[in-house]
Amino acid sequence: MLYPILTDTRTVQSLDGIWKFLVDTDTETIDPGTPIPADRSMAVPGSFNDQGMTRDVRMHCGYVWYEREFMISRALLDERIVLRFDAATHEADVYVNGQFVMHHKGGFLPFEAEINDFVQAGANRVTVKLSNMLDHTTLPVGNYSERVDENGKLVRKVSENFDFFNYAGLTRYVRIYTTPKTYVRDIVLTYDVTLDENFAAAKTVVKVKTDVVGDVDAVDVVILDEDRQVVASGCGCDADVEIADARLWQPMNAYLYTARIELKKDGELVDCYEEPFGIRTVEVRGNKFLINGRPFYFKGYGKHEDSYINGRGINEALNVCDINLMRWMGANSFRTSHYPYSEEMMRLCDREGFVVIDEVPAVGQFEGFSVDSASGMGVKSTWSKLDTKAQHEQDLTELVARDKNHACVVMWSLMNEPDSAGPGAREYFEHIFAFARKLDPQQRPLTYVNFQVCGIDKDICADLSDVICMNRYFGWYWDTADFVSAEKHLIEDLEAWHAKYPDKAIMFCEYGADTVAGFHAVDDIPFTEDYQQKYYEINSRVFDMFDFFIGEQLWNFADFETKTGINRVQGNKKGIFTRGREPKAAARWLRNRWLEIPDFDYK
Ligand code: BDP
Repeated sequence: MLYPILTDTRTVQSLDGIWKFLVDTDTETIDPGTPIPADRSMAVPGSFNDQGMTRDVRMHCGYVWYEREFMISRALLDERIVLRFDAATHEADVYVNGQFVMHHKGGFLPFEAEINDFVQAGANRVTVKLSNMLDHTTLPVGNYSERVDENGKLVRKVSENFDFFNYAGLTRYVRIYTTPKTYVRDIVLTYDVTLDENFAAAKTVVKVKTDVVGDVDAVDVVILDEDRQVVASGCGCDADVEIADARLWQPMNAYLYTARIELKKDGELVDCYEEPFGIRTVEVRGNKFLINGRPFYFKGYGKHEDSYINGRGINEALNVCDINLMRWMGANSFRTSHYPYSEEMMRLCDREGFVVIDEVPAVGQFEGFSVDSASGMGVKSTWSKLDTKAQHEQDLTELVARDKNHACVVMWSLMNEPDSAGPGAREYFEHIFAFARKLDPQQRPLTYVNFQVCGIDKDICADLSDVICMNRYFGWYWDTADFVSAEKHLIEDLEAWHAKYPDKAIMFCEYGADTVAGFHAVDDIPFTEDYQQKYYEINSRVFDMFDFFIGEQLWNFADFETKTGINRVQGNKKGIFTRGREPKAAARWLRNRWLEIPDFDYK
């Protein structure tokens, strides 16, 4: 799916701002055929929870309604008019002028529909009925229950099977864009790059596949460099375009070309679209992860889209700030834990050269997941209880369709901490891996992130991953406050995985310790900044022992909001930065370490 942009032939209009908002209490029927009886205001984009402040909104479980008016200029009526939501968390029904237009399930990926048949010049009304409910068919997975209270009122409840607050709402941009009736529906970019002995591009052929709707005489493909100079051109829906002396997109040293597609009819320009792209190769060879032919070492984080007030709402200033903090620390990568991030973030990473492991919202696929007693958790019958396959397929399809052309994306993460040990796991994983393999035109590596509970003696799926990604909490949930045992067990764990999978690269996608900024102690006392720093010192020392260990992505970049519970102190405090982005002591220690570790050839 193409990102909406303004071009010679296209317009974009924002529907962001203040919308009318209504919490559906399930006590009366709301009819989108007439303006809804909204009693509040809500900013879009943004999660509604923290904007609402009080419990009736913040903790509401069920349906909410959004509505606003928008204008359509008469000049647009002959164009194709598309209404696009970048994300609606988690399930939406959209109405225009009271008529049903589209439905979408899955809270982190874009969806759109042509609305020509529903709009008129002048004032129009868009209404969204949104559900924030999660259950055993959704991703993320929630445990849904309902009861009727003493007043006869339906009370819904979702107990999250994951460790982040279930922020919801119209969390990303809402736009109307237009294209001509004949238009570019999609562009798929792949490249054949031959590298020379210095790992520079000796020969580069960019394959541009253009999906055109309508009748055209010509499809012209023009490749522009960063100065908008034409460096190559071709034609047709399947154009092979050779770029002489192509500059590669490198981690932390990005270079972006632009593919400009022009559709022509009778010599006239009918539609055009511009897709920025970087040229780089990705390959897993034995236990090395090669980017542009050289062994790359991942330094970075698992993150969240999480901020004060906005919740999971897009916050572009924060994205820029985070990129700058990551760069300051000498990091080069992160994982979009635990769901696809905004398209703006992906474009920013393309621009800034950050390397991204792109994750679908497949989190919570573990029966009885708990952050309270990780070491006591047993493997259960997850796969006979959950019914997530259809949503998983849909999310994978939509994610790859959205992010396939991004240079920053080097690997797809298909699941976070799933039950990879219990009955039915193998079947489910084989299906999901086979499904995902068929989707990506660039054939990027695939992985899932192994849960410590499904360790080396239990996991039955790791061979399916191109890189073994693991979350490990030795010294936190395991061997708490006992760094001697933690270090020993960590070494044993990595040795055991390597013995079983000698040809696979292994990296950590999470390791961390909750830390309340400002707490200090001389002894190893959990929650202090000193403890967190020592935790990282010990983990890092072990990582450096092993050649097959190709990356450290810690948990978490910053403190973030979670569901309430006695194991969370106003959220998860494993951040290296606070939620307000102030560094904890470990940030400086890690900074010194990471600035010394090169992006390439560390191992
Ligand atoms: C893992 C999860 C992550 C949690 C983290 C933690 O992947 O979402 O926030 O551990 O416990 O289980 O902090």
